[in-house]
Amino acid sequence: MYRLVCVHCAATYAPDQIIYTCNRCGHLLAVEYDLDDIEVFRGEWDRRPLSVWRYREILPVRGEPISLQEGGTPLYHLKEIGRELGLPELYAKHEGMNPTGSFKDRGMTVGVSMACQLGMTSVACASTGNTSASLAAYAARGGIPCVVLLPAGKVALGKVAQALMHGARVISIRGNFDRALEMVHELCISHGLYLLNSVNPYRLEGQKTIGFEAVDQLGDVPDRFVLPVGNAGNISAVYKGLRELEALGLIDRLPMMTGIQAAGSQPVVKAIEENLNVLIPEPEPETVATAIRIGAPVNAEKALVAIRATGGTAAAVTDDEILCMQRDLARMEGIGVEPASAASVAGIRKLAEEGSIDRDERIVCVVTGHLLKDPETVVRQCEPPLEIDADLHSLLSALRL
Ligand code: AN7
Repeated sequence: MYRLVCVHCAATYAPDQIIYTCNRCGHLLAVEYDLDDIEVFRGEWDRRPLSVWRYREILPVRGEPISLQEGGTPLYHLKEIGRELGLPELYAKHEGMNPTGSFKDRGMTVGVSMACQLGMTSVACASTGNTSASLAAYAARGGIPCVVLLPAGKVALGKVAQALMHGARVISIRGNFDRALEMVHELCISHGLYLLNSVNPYRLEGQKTIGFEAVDQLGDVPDRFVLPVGNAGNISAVYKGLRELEALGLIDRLPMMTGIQAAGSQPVVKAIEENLNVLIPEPEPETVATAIRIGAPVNAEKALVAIRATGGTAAAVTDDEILCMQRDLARMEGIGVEPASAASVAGIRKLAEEGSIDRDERIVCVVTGHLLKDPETVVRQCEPPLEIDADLHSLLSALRL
């Protein structure tokens, strides 16, 4: 059994109510389970493949989910970067290895399954790119129409390509993501589409499984969990999930939740540094990491709790630091991620160099999306291929052999 509960005033709502914010106070809702009633046999989870659905007892979907085999992503030991930083226990969970190339698939398998379970006949989202790519694919899988709103000119090419090819109705607005989210929210309320941004409490349930998998892969709770922060949905979701594992008696401590933002878009970092409870939105967010070009993170209230309650922190990284780490992950470790994803590891590099983390910590950085999502940013950074005549002599001279 589960219900929806306001994260602010604790008002409760029936699980089949189509509602995204509390009627009483306007804050977000979260799914609350009767954990005492849930019989989770640890051994049974261990026998199932590593995937979102390994943990189905603490997910809201009943019956067969709409799935493309999401989750079960690799946890890589970052040996070389770890050596450079003096962090022998540094890991990256590569969420770019999901079906559409980002962690959003964990949310959308649950979110679109819930749309169908609740009898909704169309779905919608605003997106900096990955949410739209993922929703488009899962809507196609579920056979329901999908509308996505994008900030015009600010979405990486691969993501737009995915949304278009999977058959979403793709609308670009002359405005930023924050405005697109306000608009799609109004559209969903007025026209009965099911909203699948991270204000949707069911979608975030899928994303909490990143934390479950990391604990299972390490065989222990990491000391620190590091995520890039845009809307702050993912960091909130991972924290919520780990709290549930704790309540079930499956883990006995929580990692220090650590959020990394881009310097041009860092309202959560400022709220942590200045000890604010209410976020001051960034009206003109700007960063090369377009996925996290978000000025008014809707889940900030939950993220601030996650960071503070675990003794975590938040830090900002510049575009240069992000791109440098994108290259280092690609060349030193063989791990290809998009810029926003490199932000988490760039943040750890910065915190380590400042001396603000313990070198013995076991650290899991979530790298959230695949390199191929944003080929244009890659091409801008790298030398183009050398074009030569089609003969061996030209090849040898090009290679200086
Ligand atoms: C690669 O697609 O918001 O802090 O609309 O694509 O949970 O928002 C994407 C976010 C990190 C931030 N990394 O996660 C969208 C969108 C990547 C992302 C984030 C996003 P949240």
